[in-house]
Amino acid sequence: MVEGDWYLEDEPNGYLQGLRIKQRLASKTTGIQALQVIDTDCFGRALILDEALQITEYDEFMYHEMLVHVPLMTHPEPRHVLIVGGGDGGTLRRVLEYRKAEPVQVEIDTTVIDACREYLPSIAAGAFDDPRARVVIDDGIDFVRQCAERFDIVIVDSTDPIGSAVGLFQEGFYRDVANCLEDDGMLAAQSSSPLFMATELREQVDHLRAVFPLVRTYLGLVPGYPGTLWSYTIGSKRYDPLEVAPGTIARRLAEDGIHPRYYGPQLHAAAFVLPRFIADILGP
Ligand code: AG3
Repeated sequence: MVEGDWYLEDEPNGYLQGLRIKQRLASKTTGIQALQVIDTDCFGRALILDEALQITEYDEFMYHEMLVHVPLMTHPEPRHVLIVGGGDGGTLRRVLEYRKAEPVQVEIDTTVIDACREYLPSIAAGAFDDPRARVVIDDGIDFVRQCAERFDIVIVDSTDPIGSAVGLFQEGFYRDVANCLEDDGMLAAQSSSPLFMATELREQVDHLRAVFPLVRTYLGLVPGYPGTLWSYTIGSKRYDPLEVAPGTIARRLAEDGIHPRYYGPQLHAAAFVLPRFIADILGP
């Protein structure tokens, strides 16, 4: 049988995923959530919040590149980018790869940033020390409601749509986001597992459709997340991610010296090709 110390994540549908733990590095209750950092054989170090694996060293590029590059390549000149959540810094790091980007990050839990800087520094790779990055510790929901700034892109890098993060998946929040976006702005958000969280995905997309004229869901693989297949959704006021030419993406990657390991000029459009069952979840 299975021996040793394991991190086990179970889903309501009876799916159980396990990572063998080499070392438990941190375990604390932050006042907002329960935080753990573990070192594993298969994925390197990993951050867990409220019993849900958030990110690992080995597969973080698969998630962060798709969350960031797809919207930032869809916008012709992304400059003002707001990141909601993303305390590990992996999203911030990818936004900073765009030379003209001036990111603002709003993270509710300073303990997450501190723990990731201490135990998972390879994920942010110095992003928090970049003079172009502005980090605010606040609830993203309050921040966008009160925000007087205008952004080209808002990226929501949140936990699952349960508990305190639920508000980040609802129509009211998306309306507030739309209000702090430029007239050609867009939002990109992680949108759960299409296999295991189909209802949540559909509800999120419905809420986005109530606010944005163009809503497109795309897919990527993140082996550390339950079911591996993961979805992201863009709500856009003007630009359509499907209208970006591969040549434009290749040129812009070269100009800014960005070398993604998952995302690429061909993969951009391919990520929007949905298996039939996911197209059915989303409806017309
Ligand atoms: N954001 C998405 C985490 C989803 C994990 N869900 C789960 N394990 N059930 C992670 C933040 C990375 N910057």
